[in-house]
Amino acid sequence: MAWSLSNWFSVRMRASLGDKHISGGEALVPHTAITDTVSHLQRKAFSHSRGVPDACHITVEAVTTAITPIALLPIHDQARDFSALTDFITGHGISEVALTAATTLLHAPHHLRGAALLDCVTGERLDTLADRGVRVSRMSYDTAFLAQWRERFPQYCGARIEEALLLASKVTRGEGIVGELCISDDPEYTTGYFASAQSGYTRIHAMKRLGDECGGRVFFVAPATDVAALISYLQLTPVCADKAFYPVG
Ligand code: WAQ
Ligand code: MG
Repeated sequence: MAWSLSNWFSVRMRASLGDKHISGGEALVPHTAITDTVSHLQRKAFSHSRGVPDACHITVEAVTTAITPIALLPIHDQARDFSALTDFITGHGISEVALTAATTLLHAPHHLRGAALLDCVTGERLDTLADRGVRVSRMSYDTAFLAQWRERFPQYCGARIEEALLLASKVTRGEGIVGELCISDDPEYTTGYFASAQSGYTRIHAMKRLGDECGGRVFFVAPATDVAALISYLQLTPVCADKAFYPVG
């Protein structure tokens, strides 16, 4: 397809200090918003509680494929601790071995910049991206829908939850994904979540100790999944959230 200024652009940021990951971010925006998005992501990179980066890479790429509309996952805000959720998570076809492999990875001192793909039965790592992991990108909110959403659910406003909910809503639609487990890598933020197409977005309180810099994301994948196709969907397929699974506004 010919390049044109009416196309949308993927903007991605990665900031690091030596080999330590500091901050990342991604957006899918019309060309008129590129400048604002770049400065927003640059501000994000240089104001992170994990430290001041010594390198910040920002990539801007035209997106020429059609954008798929998606619905946001429903949120379950049960204020439950992770230890009470083992049965709930294994109820998704995720073995205890795979869950233990995930929590070990998520609590490791040196964490990934992206997400690890784990076999939901064996717990084996399926991507070969090492420290990089799979970085999900090319996702956005429809502007009018986001305004409605913020008015209807003020308790879920703010960049952090909006970004996490959008990412989880894209990821859980991936062919072969049975669930996602996430811990923020911000030392002061201890709320994480488990997400799946089947059960929605379940917030989990006290995923880690306050002050701990560990964190990351694990995507549990069904056996016999086409991993290359899944990674391509996660990194490259553009999506736009324009509705929720329940009435908004
Ligand atoms: N693709 C894949 N993995 C990512 C991405 C991405 N686009 N963005 C972040 N990660 C991984 C990476 O390993 C980060 O270190 C880790 O996730 C955590 O990222 O309901 O703040 O941006 O209150 O710190 C969830 C709870 C907050 C929100 C998640 O993640 C709520 C959060 P962070
Ligand atoms: Mg973070």
